[in-house]
Amino acid sequence: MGGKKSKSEAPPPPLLSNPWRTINWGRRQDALQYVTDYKPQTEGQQLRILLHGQTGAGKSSFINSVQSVLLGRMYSHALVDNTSHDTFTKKYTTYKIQIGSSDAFYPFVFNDIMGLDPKKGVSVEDVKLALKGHVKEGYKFNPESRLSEDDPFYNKSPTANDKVHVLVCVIDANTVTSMSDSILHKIRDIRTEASQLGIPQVAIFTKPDEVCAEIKADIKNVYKARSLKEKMERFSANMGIPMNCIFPVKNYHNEIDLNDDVDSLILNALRNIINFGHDCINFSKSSKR
Ligand SMILES: Nc1nc2c(ncn2[C@@H]2O[C@H](COP(=O)(O)OP(=O)(O)OP(=O)(O)O)[C@@H](O)[C@H]2O)c(=O)[nH]1
Ligand SMILES: [Mg+2]
Repeated sequence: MGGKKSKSEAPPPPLLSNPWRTINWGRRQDALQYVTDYKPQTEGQQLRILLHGQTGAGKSSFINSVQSVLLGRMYSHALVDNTSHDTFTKKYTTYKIQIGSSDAFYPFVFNDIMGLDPKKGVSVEDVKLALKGHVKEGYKFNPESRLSEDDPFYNKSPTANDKVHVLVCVIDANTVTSMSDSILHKIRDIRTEASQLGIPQVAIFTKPDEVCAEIKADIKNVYKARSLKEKMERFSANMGIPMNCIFPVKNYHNEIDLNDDVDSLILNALRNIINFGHDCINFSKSSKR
């Protein structure tokens, strides 16, 4: 007791010697091609991706980051809050991404939703309605009451395109271990509903650059950093989301130029989200969800 620490007690090095997941860092173009080539089986079908998670987790930043990678330049359509701690996104908004300078759009769309907050956030019931396609564009979330069936923003007969095909839970990697029970309960509740509706779920871990100095110095360390892996494993065990459905993503938040490695992580997550959504559309068609 109180003596010098023996060698065996020294903390393990922050980085594993080998990455626990392989990313083709140098092949950003392949991943981009995969996403740009994606087409749903049915003409006119849209893949709807719903982002939810705690206020300030980086939901809007993720949408902006995806738009930036696909456009090849920095873009900030889904406004991001840098000033207040209040939830910033309040309306149900669909973000479409234009293909280059054409009039056409990618066949996948994102829905940004008000943050889950213990008191002021979106109600879990409203997220469940969004999953089923009952929430109309522009609906202003009210934490005090859920969207009622007689509200003009209630969509009584949602089409296949209005329904959600992938649910993405956005998690701030820094605060994941201190998330309140009430938020965890809400996330679990939404996840259960999505499972019952046959909607696949993915989690993205944002702000990995703030988790440890090694990732901040080189984003390619993201799958070597012990601390991030542990956080992801704990969340996976806690929520029942398998590790192969959890992706770390460094969003563009204060950069001026795009970076190939940051792009690679974003594209890797997006590619998986699209694949899960594609399976959901096909499952829905066969089961008439
Ligand atoms: N360092 C770092 N900061 C990030 C990252 N992603 C988002 N941020 C910052 O986190 C803050 C919150 O991001 P938002 O995208 O507004 O979060 P949100 O989930 O949309 O928040 P609400 O709309 O309030 O629910 C902003 O200041 C972003 O610049 C990231 O990967 N790394
Ligand atoms: Mg937002």
